[in-house]
Amino acid sequence: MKLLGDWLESNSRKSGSKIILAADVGGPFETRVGAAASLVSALQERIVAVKVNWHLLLPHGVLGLRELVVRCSDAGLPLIADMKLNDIGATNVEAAGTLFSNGFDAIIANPFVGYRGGMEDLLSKSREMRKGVILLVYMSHAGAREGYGLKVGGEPLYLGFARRTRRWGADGAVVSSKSPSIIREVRSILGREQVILSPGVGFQGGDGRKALTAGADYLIVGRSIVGSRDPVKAVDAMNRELGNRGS
Ligand code: BMP
Repeated sequence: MKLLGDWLESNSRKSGSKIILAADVGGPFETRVGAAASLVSALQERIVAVKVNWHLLLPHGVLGLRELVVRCSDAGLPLIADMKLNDIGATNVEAAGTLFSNGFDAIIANPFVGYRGGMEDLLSKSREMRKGVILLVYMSHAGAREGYGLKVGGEPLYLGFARRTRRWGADGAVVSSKSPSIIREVRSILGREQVILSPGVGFQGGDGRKALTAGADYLIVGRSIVGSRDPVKAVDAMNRELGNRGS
């Protein structure tokens, strides 16, 4: 199994894309997994990875997502579980172990929980299974500044989270595309092999090109693709706009 950063890079080189599909499929529960799997089939050569969230995980659970897991694996796309995991080590390990042993390749977690007895266990479990951990460093909603931007000891929490991402050896960070200056600060702290995944593009008002220029490596995009009448066209247009592949 490839390390997450290398895997994303190699997919990006092949596809010319920087887009991670947030497969946030709504509608009747029974149709969601099939719709997400079809979306992956249609977009597989135009994206670098797939992220799933509560839209699928809550109604279907890990075992109910088998069709999607197989589709991603066949397409060579890493499947990221957006758990924003935030618990004691034992519970984190249980959640990650369940996801990782059922075809998920990476997990998103919240560094707020701290290292000892929290993230340490998750990070060792992930290393042991050669899976990825991405830490939330700065979120894309307006209220993010009340938490991730809170000043502690004279500096915003996100800077401490970026340093921890580096020190703890996580695979990367989530940083809002709506805050290019924060992306720049985080980029200057992270190691070269650590990736920045940037959500909030399009629907939430973020500018993907600015985020990439500031140092984001990949853009997480959901509704602008999932809610589009023609997801293939939508992704092609985005890739073109970002100066990448545009068939
Ligand atoms: P959309 O492109 O539809 O706004 O979706 C963004 C996706 O990224 C959603 O799954 C959301 O939960 C997630 N996300 C986000 O929007 N902002 C963050 O700061 C962190 C996220 O994981």
